[in-house]
Amino acid sequence: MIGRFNHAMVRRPGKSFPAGLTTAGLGAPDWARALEQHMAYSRALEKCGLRVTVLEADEQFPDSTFVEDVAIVTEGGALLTRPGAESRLGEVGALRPALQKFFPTLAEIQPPGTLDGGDVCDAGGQYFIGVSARTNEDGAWQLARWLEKLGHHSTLVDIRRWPGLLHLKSGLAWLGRNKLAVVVALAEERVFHDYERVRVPAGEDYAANCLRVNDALLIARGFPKFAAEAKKLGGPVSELDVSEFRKMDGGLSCLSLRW
Ligand code: CIR
Repeated sequence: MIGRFNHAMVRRPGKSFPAGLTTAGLGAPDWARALEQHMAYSRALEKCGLRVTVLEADEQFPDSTFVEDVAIVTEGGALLTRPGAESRLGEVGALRPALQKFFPTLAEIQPPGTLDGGDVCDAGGQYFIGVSARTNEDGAWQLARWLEKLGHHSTLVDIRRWPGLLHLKSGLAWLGRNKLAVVVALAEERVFHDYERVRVPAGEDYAANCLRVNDALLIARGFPKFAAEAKKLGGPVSELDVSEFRKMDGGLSCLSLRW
């Protein structure tokens, strides 16, 4: 993303949401609370100037509120992923028609490639692609080749050494210009050396999954040390409660597609 975001797409969490995949060990999410938090999230995107398309809940796929994993959207085009968790593969077909309204021609990751959008960090038109338990090398390279055709450079980052990170963006976010938020575990990786790195304070790793939207930075509520760092960056910072999504291993970025 080099210009500004004008659109976002989100999908409401369904009543089946608590049946999704999770390793968090934080208990079951409360659906009504999740819905409220989701509405506040959409409002925050609107406040940043985005037109938000809200898709109805899809009860068949409990994790489908995490739309970010199912597509990569850039100014030049969109691509449907092939999620690495079998229970999420069907989300692709459900998202296709919604996305085609905006992007009539969609590229698509082909087997044996797997790719979750949570592993894809757009750092201002330069992409970092995580190879993880969800995204395999084949999927990562398919995406890198597609991005190259659109004029974007990609770097693969193998995060399999850090089983605590579900996705690359569980530990990394672009903060605008030359700045990245990174968890300490990733901070010294050579691929990030050209960037100014804001290290996420100890005990607040979850806050790394923050979201730069135009001039604003959306961060998870409840992480005061990271919030203080974020405020030092100078732009508006908005703290959002995403406690119910955290219970299902999801964060701020996973809840929307933006372009
Ligand atoms: C999953 O395990 O796939 C979901 N429960 C959470 C996905 C979170 N997505 C993301 O970080 N991009």
